[in-house]
Amino acid sequence: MTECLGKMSLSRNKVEELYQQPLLELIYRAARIHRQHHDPEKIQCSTLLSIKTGACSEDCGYCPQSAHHSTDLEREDLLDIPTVLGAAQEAQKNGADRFCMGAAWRDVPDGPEFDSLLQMVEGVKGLGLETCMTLGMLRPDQAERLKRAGLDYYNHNLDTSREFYSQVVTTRTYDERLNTLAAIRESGMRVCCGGILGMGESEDDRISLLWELARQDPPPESVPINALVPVAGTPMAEASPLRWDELIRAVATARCLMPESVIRLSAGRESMTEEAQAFAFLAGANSIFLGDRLLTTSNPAADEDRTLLTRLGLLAVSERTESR
Ligand code: SAM
Ligand code: DTB
Ligand code: SF4
Repeated sequence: MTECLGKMSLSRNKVEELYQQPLLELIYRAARIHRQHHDPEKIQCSTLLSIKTGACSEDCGYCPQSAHHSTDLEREDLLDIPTVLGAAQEAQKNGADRFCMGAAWRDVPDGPEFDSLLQMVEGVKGLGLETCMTLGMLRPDQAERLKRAGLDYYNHNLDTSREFYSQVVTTRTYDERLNTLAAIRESGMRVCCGGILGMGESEDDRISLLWELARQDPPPESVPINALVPVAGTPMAEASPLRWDELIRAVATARCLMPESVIRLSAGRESMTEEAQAFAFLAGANSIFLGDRLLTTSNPAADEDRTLLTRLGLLAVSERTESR
């Protein structure tokens, strides 16, 4: 097999062949590709903030913020601008280079709330941080306005395969997701798009998700790979935990398929051992969420993550810039 699969020749069979290689062969191949396209010492660090929490009209089976599930979660309207900027400053102090603002919306509202979003982007950008938002479905004109305000990335995940999607969400379709992704791409913003493992999907679904991600033209610049964080009250509360080798296999396959993309070891790191995370970095993951909270669930403490990175000889992008 050639070292790197170009997307023009990408058939689902090729993805399957890659994914099904013996694990250590796959990791070795991914590690080589990673070193050809990235500085292997560098880890991009994003911090998340939930700027509008809960009461979401969508029924995503994994999500604690859906109004369809009864989880132990306090809803909160859109945060005010000073609160968001304060959190961004704190994130920067802790070593983040990108600030990601997430809202539990099906789609993005117009009017005063949209104006606040634009001011949040301008403010965060003004601090010298990269900006990212994930707000649900977006129209092309909204994408353009966010881009003009300085939004660098928009996160919108495909989450799983087209085939499994209707078992995860019923209130929207895979094609609606793809339409928003097209609007983001068209606006000139960078695309952050990935999925969740451990929702009860099959290996075939994981292969199909990776294939869908890699055959976008161009592939997403940022690819978050989330391990399900099971939350009491959601339909997936009792899902079987993802095995470490399944996670690494997906990360390594993503690295081989999308050599230029930044791959984020995203939600679920609290239940991964340090060894599994080390394997993921070796296999091509080069980004994490830094900070004690994701959106509504917890994440390893920033201090613990800094210790882990130091132990592995890795540097956060922000440290890297300072030391130069
Ligand atoms: N409402 C917007 C949307 O769905 O695009 C933005 C926020 S939504 C919480 C962003 C992403 O978080 C989802 O697409 C999903 O991939 C991820 N997510 C939500 N709950 C999760 C969980 N329990 N475990 C892992 N990932 C989760
Ligand atoms: C992504 O792929 N993972 C992040 C981010 N994009 C928005 C969200 C993870 C959410 C985990 C569950 C929670 O904390 O609510
Ligand atoms: Fe709403 Fe997003 Fe959660 Fe789905 S994933 S319920 S759209 S917040």
